[in-house]
Amino acid sequence: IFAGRFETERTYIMIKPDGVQRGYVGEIIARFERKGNVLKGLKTFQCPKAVAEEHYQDLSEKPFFGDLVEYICSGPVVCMVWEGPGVVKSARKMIGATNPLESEPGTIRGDLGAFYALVGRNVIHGSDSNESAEREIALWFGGDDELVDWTPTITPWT
Ligand code: RTP
Repeated sequence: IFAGRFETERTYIMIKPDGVQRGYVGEIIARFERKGNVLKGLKTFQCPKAVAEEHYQDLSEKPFFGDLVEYICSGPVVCMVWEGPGVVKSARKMIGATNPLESEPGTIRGDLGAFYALVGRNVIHGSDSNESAEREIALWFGGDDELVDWTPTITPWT
């Protein structure tokens, strides 16, 4: 991948149960593809409580922690690893602010988040740093054999 001044890196993206149930899987994948990112891993997954608790361990003291874990386990999620130049930060920009009511139009949460839903029901997760990304990829994917190391054969526009 032509990386310019950005490092080619990986991020963990997860479509949360509300995003899956409302039929946004294709729309979300299309947005990441259009941006030029490369899909390295993809699966549907019914999350056990222990995995959700570990994923959100930094929030374990928050009053909404129990509700958050229950929500993540309430139906299938779609787990993805996307690779691209600066993808950790650009994915967070594409995703938008945590509260769908406050996320900008054009962002995934701004466009697809339901105004009637609770703050936390925000369709999608994206890693907030390179360290989180590697930790989350290791947690949600059972090792590198679940990922495919490939490079698109089409030369990107530069
Ligand atoms: P994420 O980790 O899922 O990408 O979201 P984020 O960085 O935008 O937000 P964060 O503060 O890390 O919170 C993680 C998730 O917890 C739920 N939440 N609920 N009820 C509430 O007030 C509340 N606040 C946060 C959301 O699902 C949020 O994405």
